Amino acid sequence: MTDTGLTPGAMRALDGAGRFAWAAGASTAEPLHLLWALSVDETRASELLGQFGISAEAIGIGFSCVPTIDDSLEPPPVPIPLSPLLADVVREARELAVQLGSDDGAGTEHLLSALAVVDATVAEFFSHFGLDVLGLQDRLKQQAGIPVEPIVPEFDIHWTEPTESDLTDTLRTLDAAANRAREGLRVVEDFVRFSLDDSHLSRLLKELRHELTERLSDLDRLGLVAARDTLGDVGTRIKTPREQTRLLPSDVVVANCRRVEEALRTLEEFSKLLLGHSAAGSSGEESTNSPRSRPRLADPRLPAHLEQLRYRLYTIEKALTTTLAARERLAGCDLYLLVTESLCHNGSGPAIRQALEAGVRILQLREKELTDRRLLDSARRVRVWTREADALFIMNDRPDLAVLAEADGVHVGQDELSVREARRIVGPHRLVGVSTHSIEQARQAVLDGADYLGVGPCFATSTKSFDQLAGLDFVRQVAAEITLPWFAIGGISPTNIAAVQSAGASRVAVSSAICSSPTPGRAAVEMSDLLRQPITE
Ligand code: TZP
Repeated sequence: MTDTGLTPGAMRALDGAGRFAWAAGASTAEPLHLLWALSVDETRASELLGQFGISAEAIGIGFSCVPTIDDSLEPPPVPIPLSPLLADVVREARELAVQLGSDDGAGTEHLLSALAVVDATVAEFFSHFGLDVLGLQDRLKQQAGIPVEPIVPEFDIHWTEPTESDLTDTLRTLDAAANRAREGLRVVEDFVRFSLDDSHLSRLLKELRHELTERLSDLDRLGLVAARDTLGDVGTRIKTPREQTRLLPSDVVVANCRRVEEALRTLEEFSKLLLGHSAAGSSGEESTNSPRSRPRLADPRLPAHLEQLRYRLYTIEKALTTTLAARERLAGCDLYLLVTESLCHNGSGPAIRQALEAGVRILQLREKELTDRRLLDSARRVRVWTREADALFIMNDRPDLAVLAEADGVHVGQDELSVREARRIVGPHRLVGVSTHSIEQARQAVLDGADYLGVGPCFATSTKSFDQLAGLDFVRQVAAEITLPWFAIGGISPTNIAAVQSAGASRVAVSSAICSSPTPGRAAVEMSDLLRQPITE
């Protein structure tokens, strides 16, 4: 034991939590960071998590965030403090270790159990995988050689064995839902693959479909097809007017996402009926009154896995519908102007008005030095000009001022508010754009529900400082897989715009190329013309 009352493994896990927090840009290490750290290292905790099918990936999906699972995560330059909640987790783990008589102090398994005790969201997440706090603590007691008291119910349990007819109905329902889920997923995937050409979302859907097929193989084994009765299905003759009137491909997509989500819910609920006596099954004994032929799930976690698949689909559906809506809303917006007063020759007002006159359809006010009051005044003026020109107006960094100035949206960077936080302030109808500097950040932004991405920096620029140049390779990666509208940005000028287009960009965002020109209107026309010219390789 170290003098902290923790085992070296637990110390390493807390250190890992600090690294994850640092990589995620958090100022304190949170329980979720510890959970990731516990899941990626080979520890008693990761073994326990693995037994319940809880991987780092599942954690990322469950908490709608992508962990940077990389051994080479740089240590933070200064130690990241534990949040009050994580400090409680450590305290709880130490107490548990004492209760269980651990001579080595609190280990990773005690931290894991303490996470579920202290953090309700973690406990709820675990419960979807069939892992509950009491069960976890019983395991730890058993490992410590402490007898586990059986729970004596205060009431009599009368188990009525389902009849064969009940079981056939259950299997028939599961068969219909399984088919509906697979077919619906195919429809969505085909659209995303062949109409949208979005390889990122296509891949996520394909992974989901494959995992569903794998999970359902447990059910297929139970004789679903034997229970099928399509000829006797009253539902095949019921048609609603809505089903007959899908006009747009996006309507097909939305309807089929819903269809799959409903089917997954049916699968989840009805597969629970096959858990039945799984308690007897898990101790290896058959229930006395259960026929040998009684179908039983090989993996009792199936309902929990199906629930997770449904949550994953909700996220993909949101990304997909956001992509479709944003493509429509940003149609024609191929030149995005970021305006900063200090870059403009004759002040930002003339630059903005000339650029709008020259046909710029989307404009961002990016001022880092102004007081709030001056910034809001300026934003309100820009709102008037952009409205007259029928152009979109985006506020940099400040969702609060975006609302006050009635802007069309807000743009946030990786170090500023998250998409989720910005969205809470600006509401569902304003655009939220996010700067991305790596393909992982771009994929995450899509899943977070961003309406558009900034992709860069493409070239060195004096407008904003960066530690690293993402370059045109990053542009090529995004072009190859993301169809949410995105703007290449960073040092783009008339002399290099062709290279950016050749890398796959059809939209660009610029600041100095227009603002710093003595004739911003002409510069905007020149950039627009170049953008619309056919690309020569
Ligand atoms: N984000 C990435 S690069 C950049 C921002 C805001 C600066 C863009 O300005 P310029 O002058 O077009 O390089």
